[in-house]
Amino acid sequence: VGRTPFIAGNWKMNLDHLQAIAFVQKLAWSLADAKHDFADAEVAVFPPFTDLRSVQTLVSADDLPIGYGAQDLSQHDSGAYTGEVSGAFLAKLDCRYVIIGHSERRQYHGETDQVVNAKVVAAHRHGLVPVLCVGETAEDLEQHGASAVPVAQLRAALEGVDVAKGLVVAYEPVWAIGSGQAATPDQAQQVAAALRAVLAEVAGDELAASTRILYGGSVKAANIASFLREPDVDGALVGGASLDLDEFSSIVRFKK
Ligand code: G2H
Repeated sequence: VGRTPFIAGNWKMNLDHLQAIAFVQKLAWSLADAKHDFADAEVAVFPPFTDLRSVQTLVSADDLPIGYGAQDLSQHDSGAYTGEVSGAFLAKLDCRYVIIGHSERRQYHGETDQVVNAKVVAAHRHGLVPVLCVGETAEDLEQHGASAVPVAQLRAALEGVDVAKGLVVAYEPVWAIGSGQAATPDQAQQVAAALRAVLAEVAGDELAASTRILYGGSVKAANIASFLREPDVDGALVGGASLDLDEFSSIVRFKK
């Protein structure tokens, strides 16, 4: 269907701006040395807000083939929202992507499906592509199976959204995040297929077929190929392993 695999590194609250530029420069060198073909896998990093300006400066000065984006944004565009960062500011930093609805935002910052939906709409207002995270907790898995909660979260997040404005979906089972216990490729495939069916319902077959669905949760160099072999899994959102240059570079250069 022509979906370029996408490897996204979610740094979470790690690496200051000097570490960020060193990491991105070394990653670019490592991929150049390995003659990485970006048609085989697109790569992007998601640093903390405070690193984005440095990453933008480096990427634009050296014309590096590495994308970047923020880990969150405000649902508002400007105003009295202390501590928030708007999509307008991210667009000025030339971010292409923004992660929305990561389970850590839902869990620790009270983000509801409604807030996640408003953030997707806000990202689109500023030309940003949401990397929309959905996933079930261990309890959800036990009570409802793997697909029910991610499917409901996706539907809610896409309420009134024009998917043609750009979307990446990341399926991240909460129990697999940072736990070292990844989902099986088969489970990731089953949920990814269910999510693609929702996309088809909401946005039509063509957009469903061209939208990338990532798996996230304890992805590493040793398991990436097994996920990418699944027909509906188009890449990975990588947390812990995205902070280790050699490991992340190997993930990007996965061989099926
Ligand atoms: C899931 C993932 C990155 P990790 O949060 O979004 O983290 O790879 O450390 O499980």
